[in-house]
Amino acid sequence: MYEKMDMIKQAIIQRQHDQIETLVQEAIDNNADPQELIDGMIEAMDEIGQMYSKNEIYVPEMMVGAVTMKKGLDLLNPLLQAGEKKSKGKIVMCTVKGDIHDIGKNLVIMMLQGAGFDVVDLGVDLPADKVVEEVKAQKPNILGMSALLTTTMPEIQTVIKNLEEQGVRDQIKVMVGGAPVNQEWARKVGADGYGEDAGKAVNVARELINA
Ligand code: B1M
Repeated sequence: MYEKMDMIKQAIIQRQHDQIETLVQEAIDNNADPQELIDGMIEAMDEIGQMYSKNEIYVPEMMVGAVTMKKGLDLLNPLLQAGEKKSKGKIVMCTVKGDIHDIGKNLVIMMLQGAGFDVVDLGVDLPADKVVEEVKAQKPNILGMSALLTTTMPEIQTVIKNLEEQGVRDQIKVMVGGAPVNQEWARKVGADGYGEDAGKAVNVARELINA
């Protein structure tokens, strides 16, 4: 384990956005395992979520925590982009309408790209009709949708229904994820795959298109 992992976690928990880059760069320079750093940073974000649930912090603080995490992840991103150059397939990713959480989605994208997938990031708060429009235009092998709020989970189902109505559902595989989503729910709404975390999402994507 990287000896200063706890300092990195504390920098996120304490929202020290001006410190995180120095700490992560130091870890990189000391050949710390990027995956271990990411796992520790996710644990720190979970801690922030718990602090928010207990009213110990509020939305602005949660936001600064997210900015701090993003700065750290941006430094690790190039390390995850390994030697895979030939595309394993095209994936269009978004966070659904009403939802602006993007750290998890961005992490999934980083890992997919590192595994050799060509990923188009549609961003956050994507209305269903826009998602379908992009699927028609981009013709991906997989559509990946992320939802972090229980209130935005149904949007995933709306997109899947729209894909069916527009006659394009059978042309792509649909992969879903996000903290409130689970395998059973994913199956119920008609998704082809569910990724519990970014690493598993890569395996699911590979299985979905035999990549
Ligand atoms: Co929000 N937020 N937030 N938030 N936020 C949560 C999700 C919450 C659980 C916090 C809490 O109450 N404890 C709660 C949701 C409750 C619920 O619905 N059950 C919540 C709430 C309530 C809200 C607001 C409504 C608060 C308010 O305004 N009153 C508001 C909503 C805004 C909106 O979207 N409309 C809001 C706002 C925000 C910020 C903007 C401040 C910020 C987001 C900044 C950003 O993303 N750029 C924020 C944050 C940071 C969080 C927490 C603390 C952290 C989320 C995160 O980044 N986690 C979060 C609490 C928590 O999750 N513990 C919380 C780390 C990330 C790596 O994990 O996103 O789960 P995750 O992604 C994982 C997996 O889920 C999976 O792989 C990822 C990597 O392993 N995965 C996929 C994700 N997408 C996938 C897609 C796949 C496959 C796997 O395939 C396509």
